[in-house]
Amino acid sequence: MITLALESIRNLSPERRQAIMKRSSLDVTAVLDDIKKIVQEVRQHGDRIALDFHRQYKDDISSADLVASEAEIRAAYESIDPKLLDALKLAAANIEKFHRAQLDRGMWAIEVQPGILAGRLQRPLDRVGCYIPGGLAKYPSTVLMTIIPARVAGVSEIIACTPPDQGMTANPTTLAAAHLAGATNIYKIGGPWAVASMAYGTETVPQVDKIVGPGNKYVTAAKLLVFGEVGIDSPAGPSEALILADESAEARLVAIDFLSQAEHDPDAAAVLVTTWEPLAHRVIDLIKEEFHNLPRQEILKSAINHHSAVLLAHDLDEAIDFVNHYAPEHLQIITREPFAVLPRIRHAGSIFLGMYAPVPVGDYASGTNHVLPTGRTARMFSGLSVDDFIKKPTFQHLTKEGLKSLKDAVVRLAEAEGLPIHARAVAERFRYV
Ligand code: HSO
Ligand code: ZN
Repeated sequence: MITLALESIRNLSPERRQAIMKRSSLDVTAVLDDIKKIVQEVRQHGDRIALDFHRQYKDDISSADLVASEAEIRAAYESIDPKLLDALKLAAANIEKFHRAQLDRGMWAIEVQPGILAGRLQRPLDRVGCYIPGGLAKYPSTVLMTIIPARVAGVSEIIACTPPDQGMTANPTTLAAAHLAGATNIYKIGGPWAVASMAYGTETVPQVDKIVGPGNKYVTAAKLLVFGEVGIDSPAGPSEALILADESAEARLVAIDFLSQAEHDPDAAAVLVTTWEPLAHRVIDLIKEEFHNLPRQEILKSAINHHSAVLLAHDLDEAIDFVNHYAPEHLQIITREPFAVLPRIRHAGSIFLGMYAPVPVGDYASGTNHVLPTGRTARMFSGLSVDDFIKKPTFQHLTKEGLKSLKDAVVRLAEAEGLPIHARAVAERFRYV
């Protein structure tokens, strides 16, 4: 049974408000020790550890089974429904277009003071590994969302790891999408074994510079453990959506939008914040009615009863304050003038404006990325973008006059820090003048 009831933001107890803000909050600390063992074993023994784990799917496997062969990829590509392939191609084209627009001016430099030139370069990472979840959540769309931005950024080698099914086969749609997106190599390795293999390199898997892509708590724990050895993207937990709606919103659409991200995961969260009480009541009634006709009821029930809420705001200001505090992964704004609300949003992963922009368009095909910050981390993180695959070394050039104008300051600062040779490196250049 769905236990959803209308609550007013003003009357929320501190504990209730805290629980809504917290949602399922991905806590990996409990699994860190177990995952650390796996990560260290893979680091020491390479493929053997992943092979031992994957032997549950097929007895006599060797390192070659961890690689998706060209023949397998081609067969997968040819086996998928042509209409699905067309859909993947449309999504891929939009994702590529949107991410290409993110590439900004390359190298730049300014004259900081006369004779002092300082600038910045842009360099893509050499080799990136994308983790593509399997199991319960098989998302070929995530293949496009991780691989395409890396390719657009100019990464020369993009590998992907995805957990195999029984018989050591990978999901054909995942393989086809990875091929379409431009992966260099695809490995059939799952979970922390995949993360550790990409972080340290094995006989089969090359060592990468950064690992991106969502995963369950075991994958996230492994990523946190290898951070420093490689780069990682920001951790993404269960999906969440907050809908901000006023009297102009249609209850039927709000109800289905509310349910749509909840179907992802028992730990997903959906929140409606509205200034219009009749809408809130209608949406709750519709969710309760609709629920009985829907698939994935166990998932929906858990997500809605444990992590979701329907909230009444006294006015738009109160509603927007709540949104910014919640910092949702997905924010839908279904109000009379969504573009008037947009400038007031400070924290959200991706924003969907108006009644024709439901979250699934961003999940798949509008071009924006769906690997987004969850659990209030939109306060400090952005969704995946080309920036994740580009680093920016700085440079400087000084004329003699330029250096002269900095000499006294640098010498003084170096002496204050007890670093006399730093001071000398500058002073020495003026010894004979
Ligand atoms: N909403 C998920 C992404 C996704 N949805 C994949 C469908 N497939 C997290 O943003
Ligand atoms: Zn989704």
